Amino acid sequence: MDYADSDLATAGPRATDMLLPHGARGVKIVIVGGFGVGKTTMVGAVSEIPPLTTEETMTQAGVGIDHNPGASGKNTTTVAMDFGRISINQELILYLFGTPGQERFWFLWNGIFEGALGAIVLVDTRRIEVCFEVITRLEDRRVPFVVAVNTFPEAPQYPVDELRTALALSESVPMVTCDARDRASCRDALLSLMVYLCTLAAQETV
Ligand SMILES: Nc1nc2c(ncn2[C@@H]2O[C@H](COP(=O)(O)OP(=O)(O)OP(=O)(O)O)[C@@H](O)[C@H]2O)c(=O)[nH]1
Ligand SMILES: [Mg+2]
Repeated sequence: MDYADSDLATAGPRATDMLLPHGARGVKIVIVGGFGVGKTTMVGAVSEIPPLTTEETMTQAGVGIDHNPGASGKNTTTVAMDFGRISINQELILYLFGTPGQERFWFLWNGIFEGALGAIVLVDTRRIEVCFEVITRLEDRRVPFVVAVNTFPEAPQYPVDELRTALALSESVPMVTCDARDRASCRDALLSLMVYLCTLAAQETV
């Protein structure tokens, strides 16, 4: 075949196939939290592309090893990561990475945190204790984060100040509530992270 005459040889990549539109900046954001807090739900709710998920069915083989969903109706769990994308505007595109929640996959977190500009720590108020390990790992890696309380209807509700104290968070770390199933709510949580990152960046340049 004569490639010199081929459209494919001369046209280059199509704009729609390119990872980033010309002039745009991609930013890596991680959604992290314990088992079943709604990470996969959040990535799927807010992503403008069909999300990449790595869900596997939980079976009897995991009894005594994995967290059990109990009566929640959740029967799958993330075994590697979730991936989605949302364009804030023409210049800023967020690449969203959801972490696995089962502890035997936590070794993957450090790789997923690599190069992340910021993170959302998703919290279920029924299991706040998981957040300590999550927050420690983010602090060790110097990844700034906001805390988003996913408001499950059956979960107890606490005033933000009480949660802040329970999590030993400084006043500067933003805390928001969200519904991980709701696109607008997830977008708002991401925007609060973006605003926080801009504030931190401005402080560094002073
Ligand atoms: N009522 C309610 N249910 C939710 C909410 N967020 C998630 N869920 C449900 O709770 C379950 C947990 O969702 P996942 O998104 O799989 O949680 P995850 O954190 O990704 O779980 P792992 O990856 O297994 O750690 C799903 O059945 C969701 O439909 C919420 O805000 N409210
Ligand atoms: Mg998941």
